[in-house]
Amino acid sequence: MASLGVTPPISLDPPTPEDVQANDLLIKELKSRSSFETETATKKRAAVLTELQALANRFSPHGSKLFTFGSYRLGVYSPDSDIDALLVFPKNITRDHFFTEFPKILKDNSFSEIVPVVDAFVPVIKMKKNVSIDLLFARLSVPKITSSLVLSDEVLKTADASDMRALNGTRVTDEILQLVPKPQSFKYALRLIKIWAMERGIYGNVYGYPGGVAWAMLVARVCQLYPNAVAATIVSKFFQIFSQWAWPQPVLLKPILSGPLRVWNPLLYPGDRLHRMPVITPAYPSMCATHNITKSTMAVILEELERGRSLGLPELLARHDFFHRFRFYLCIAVASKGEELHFHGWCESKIRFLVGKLEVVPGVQLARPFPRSFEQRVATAEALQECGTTTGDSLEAGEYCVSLYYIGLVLSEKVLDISSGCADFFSVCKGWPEYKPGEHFVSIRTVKLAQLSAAVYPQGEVRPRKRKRREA
Ligand code: 3AT
Ligand code: MN
Ligand code: MN
Repeated sequence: MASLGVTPPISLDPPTPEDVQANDLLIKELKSRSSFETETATKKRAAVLTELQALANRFSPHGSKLFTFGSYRLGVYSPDSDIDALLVFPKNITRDHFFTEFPKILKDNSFSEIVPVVDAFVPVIKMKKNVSIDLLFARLSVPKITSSLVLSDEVLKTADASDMRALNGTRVTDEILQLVPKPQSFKYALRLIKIWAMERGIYGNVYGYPGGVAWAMLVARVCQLYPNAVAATIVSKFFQIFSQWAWPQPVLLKPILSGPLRVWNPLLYPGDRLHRMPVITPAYPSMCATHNITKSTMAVILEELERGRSLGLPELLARHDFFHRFRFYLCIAVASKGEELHFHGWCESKIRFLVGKLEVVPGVQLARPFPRSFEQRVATAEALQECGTTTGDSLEAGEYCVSLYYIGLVLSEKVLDISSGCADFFSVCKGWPEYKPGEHFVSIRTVKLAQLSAAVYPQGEVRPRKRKRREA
């Protein structure tokens, strides 16, 4: 078999008996962490996809084709994963028509919690039937679509920019799968790396860490370099290779193809030169999946990769100590009236912007964002309290949803001024198109280690004691 990737493999060695043994332990560990779904649940996923395809064909007289992407397509989904799917239609089905009419059909067929999100960068219908489903739409300027449709580079020429974005997820995952020599080793290794990244608090594109697609490409690259290795070997080589990588040298699964569309090219685009740990998607037009990584998140990722080199399985997957290791934290509180969390999503996506501002303040050595939030539903007074204020911008009375986000700080000076970075963050948050001063609120306050809310510690985790000296 011809080798895959931009260099020849490092080793073609088949697994040793020890490798096989290590691999059995890896699979056992995945099982004990409920990484795999039951066969019954997996059948339900397949059934709902079959149903969606049938509904789409009834909806579109000239055909349609359903594709999947995300963890389901990669074969690394867990019981709580959603299904990411894409429906491709011929030219007579417009986006508006789909987003107004198809939800009605879904409703008539007992899909629930149907939420069309039309104004997003990639419009999506969110819904549920046994599992959560994210359904994208793409239209090709062809008269008919059959089940033999392949989303080739040729097909892209018949799509507009918005359709291209919708097609991208499927094209990228399909290519990744074609570019790994042994899909089974890839899937097991990726499951383990995803658990590791989540446990260590370094998973999440919005926060400036690699997301699912980037971790998948990193694992895929190691698979190319060790084509005959079992998953356990891939995992151990993963840490060796990426802790030593000559960043910002890009991680590529195949040579970057050029064409009329803009592709990642640091020689041509100064913006692309800023990418610190570039991981490039294989499907044309190639993009950097890790453009969100900042100086701080890179430092944290490298520390974790280094840590991973020397550890065996249970220790490798030990939970992070984020809420134990810093003397100072920034707590960002986002409050909004009612049930809607759109404002929270907007502010969450600005956190890495705040991190970027903090990183350039003299005296700040590290600003490490924690890649998830803590949510609460409370009344006005309590919401304000959560935001660390009593006055607020005179919030209206009612039920509020409050999300708390944390950034851990390593400081080389005691007193420092982060007010301008915070002010810039507030103004981008308040730039949300539907921002209403009486209903939305954002605040930032510093919190000392010993004063962190109990909510950040899982039950049974020993809380840090006051006065004990820590890092920073
Ligand atoms: P899960 O097993 O579902 O947790 P996943 O890798 O499938 O892991 P997601 O379902 O969140 O993760 O995302 C699947 C893909 O959808 C990844 C990315 O290409 C795309 N995607 C996710 N969130 C967004 C977003 N907010 N905007 C645009 N694309 C997104
Ligand atoms: Mn998913
Ligand atoms: Mn999804």
